[in-house]
Amino acid sequence: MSNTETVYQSTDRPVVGIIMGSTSDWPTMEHAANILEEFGVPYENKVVSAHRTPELLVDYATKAVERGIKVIIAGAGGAAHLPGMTASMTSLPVLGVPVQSKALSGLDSLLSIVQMPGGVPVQTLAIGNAGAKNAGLSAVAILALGSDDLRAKLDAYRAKQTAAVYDSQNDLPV
Ligand code: RP5
Repeated sequence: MSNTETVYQSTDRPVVGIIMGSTSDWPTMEHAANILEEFGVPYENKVVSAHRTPELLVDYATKAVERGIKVIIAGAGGAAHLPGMTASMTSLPVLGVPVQSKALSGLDSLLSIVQMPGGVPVQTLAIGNAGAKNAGLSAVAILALGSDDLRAKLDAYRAKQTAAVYDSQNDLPV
């Protein structure tokens, strides 16, 4: 059993940290939380703003490892510096979710998150709800590297999704 599996199975302590720049990001980020809930992965949700609470961001990013966090999902919109600044202060995997902004429909968020300089990676997902959902699934996939139980759940999830597409063929007119 790996360290990840030990943490995953034996404690309610969060192993995934979902952080976002504002409570207004929650309707997007809850799609990541829903996936972690479905897979039984302990997680936490926190508002940590790169611009409005920079000291909280430093505290969160620098203490994440010692708190037992294994993966960070960071969502932000507009001038979305939260994922990149988080990645600058931790070697944990940081999954960046571009929240769909009102002014530029999330293109600003996407470009702010994806264009990291070489050496400080952020794994950037799609804009909006699909990106948040896939961030949750990516976090599960990372944790599944050390958990056969989680791997089996992920494989079952994917098989069910595939079966649903085949079943949906019957919904179309002949
Ligand atoms: C960003 O600014 C947040 O991530 C949010 O997407 C955006 C707008 O924040 P609010 O003005 O709604 O708090 O920092």
